[in-house]
Amino acid sequence: MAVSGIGPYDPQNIFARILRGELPCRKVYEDEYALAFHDIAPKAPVHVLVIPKGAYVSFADFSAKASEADITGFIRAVGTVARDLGLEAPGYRLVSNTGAEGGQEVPHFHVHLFGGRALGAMLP
Ligand code: D5M
Repeated sequence: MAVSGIGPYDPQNIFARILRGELPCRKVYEDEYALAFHDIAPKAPVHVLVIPKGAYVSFADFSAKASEADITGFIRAVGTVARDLGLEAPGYRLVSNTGAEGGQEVPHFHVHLFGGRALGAMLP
C-alpha cells in the first residue's frame, strides 16, 4: 500500500528494521551514510535499493532535512554502488517513489537502482 511521503517517521518500517539488523537483507554495499541491498522482488536483472542511514521518510523529507554531508555521502554511495556493480559503462536507472501518488510503499527514503538490460525510454 502506498504511503505518505511526509512523516512522521515510523521506526518499525521494514528498512529501519533492516538497518538495525533485525531483518536480513542481501547486502551489496555499506558505509557510514548508506546501505544497499537487493530488492526482494527484482524488476530488472540488477535491482538494488540504496537507503540512507538516517531516519527520513522519503526524498521530500531527505532533501529538506538531511545535512549537506549526509546528502553528499548518500549520493556518492549510490554512484559507488552502480560503479561496483559494473553498471557505469552500460548505464542504469535511478528511481525514487515519493509519497502516495508516487507509489511509495516503504516509508524510509530509498533509491531504486535498475540495470543489467536495456531499460528503454523513461515512462511514468
Ligand atoms: O518500493 C519498495 C521496494 O522495497 C519494493 O520494490 C519491494 C522492496 N522490498 C520490500 N521489502 C523488502 C525487503 N525485506 N528486502 C528487500 N526489498 C524489499 P517503493 O519505492 O516503496 O514502492
